[in-house]
Amino acid sequence: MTKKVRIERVAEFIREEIAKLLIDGIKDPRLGFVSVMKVRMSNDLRYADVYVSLYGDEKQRKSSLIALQNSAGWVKSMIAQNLHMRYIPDIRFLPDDSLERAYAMEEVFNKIHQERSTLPFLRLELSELIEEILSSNKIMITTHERPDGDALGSLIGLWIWLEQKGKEVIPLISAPVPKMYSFLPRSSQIRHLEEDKLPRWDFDTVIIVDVASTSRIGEVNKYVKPTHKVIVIDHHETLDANGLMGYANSSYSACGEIISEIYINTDVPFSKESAIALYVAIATDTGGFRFSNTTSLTHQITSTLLKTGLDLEEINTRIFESFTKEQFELLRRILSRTEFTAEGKVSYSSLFLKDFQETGATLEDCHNLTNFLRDIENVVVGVLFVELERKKTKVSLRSRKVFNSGEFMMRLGGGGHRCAAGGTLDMPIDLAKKSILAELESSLKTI
Ligand SMILES: [Mn+2]
Repeated sequence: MTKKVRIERVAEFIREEIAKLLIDGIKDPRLGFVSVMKVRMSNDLRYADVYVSLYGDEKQRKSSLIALQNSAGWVKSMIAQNLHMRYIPDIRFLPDDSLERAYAMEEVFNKIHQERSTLPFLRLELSELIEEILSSNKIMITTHERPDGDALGSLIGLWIWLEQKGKEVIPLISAPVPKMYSFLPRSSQIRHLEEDKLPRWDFDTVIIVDVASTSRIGEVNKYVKPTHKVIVIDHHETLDANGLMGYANSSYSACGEIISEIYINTDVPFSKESAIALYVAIATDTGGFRFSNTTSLTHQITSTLLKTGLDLEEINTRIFESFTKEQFELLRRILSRTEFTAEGKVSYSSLFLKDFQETGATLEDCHNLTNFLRDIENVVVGVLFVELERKKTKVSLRSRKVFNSGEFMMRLGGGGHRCAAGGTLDMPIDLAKKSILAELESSLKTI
């Protein structure tokens, strides 16, 4: 059978199957009267564009098309039962009238996007997650903005696993990899949206690691289309009803732990490269295995990673014992300005706009410097005030477990975890300092 004949046969088969399903299969009340006109297959047989005639007025036709688009996944699974092919093509319904098609499609896709965004999060089991990923072929992987060690380590770890499984992978983030993580294997190959010339990427699936929403991936979100399958892998507690599906389990200390589980459950051995990436993911999210999220499983997985012979000392030096010159200059200023209040339970310091101008440091360089304020004897809360603009101040808190920083900052419009939180106040730094310290003093009276 020539390739052309084969493509035509598959198209004809799909047309017949969908015509049958349209009669009594799709139960969506929005589906009006439609008929399948033709099916056009992509040359690699991965996609089937199904052209349908829609009847009724404009509103009815649109709602029929939305119903069809939303049923595409189900239609694909029904066809899969009778079509004996290695890959079942993705189904795309298109209106047969070419008039203003581009415009109409965009509107329909937007509508589908909106409808999906209010559906509950669909939780998968780990085995279902793996199956779901393996059924995709061209995959874009991404993570949240301002990625940390877990975000980047998980992304790289997953990338290597996907390659082992023969998948085509596009690792894409919104901004360049932060300097401190440039030592990670493959970090220079991660694509970002600030590159001069971006290619036209072609993928069918998007996997997001270390965050469970498309709104936190920055500009990369623009590349996620309603036709893409979106899969999430995350370990945070909060899950939005955003219609996404994936594996979310907050019993894991790091997303890197979940990625490691994927290797272990599919018998893919860790290479030194993947082990370094995943070790960095786990070590950074557990604060070097010190935070309370560290479990026995964390250590078991890490033990497996260490068997690849990675250089523990070198990596730990990079992630825990390295300052950029700019960070050091900021720290020097923070420490020299530190003061105490609330009987020594609160330590605080400030950074001003001129500090950033003089040192060439950026806001990113402040990352975790507040820890030094909390680490002093008797201190319960360390606070760093950073002047962002004349009337805008960033406040970051690091606390001991007895004080809930997240709750405290939430009352002031910020947020975070129990021991690390922050927020931005629309007031000059002096005023922000006064009001936060007064609040803290009264909150700490009982502690
Ligand atoms: Mn994480």
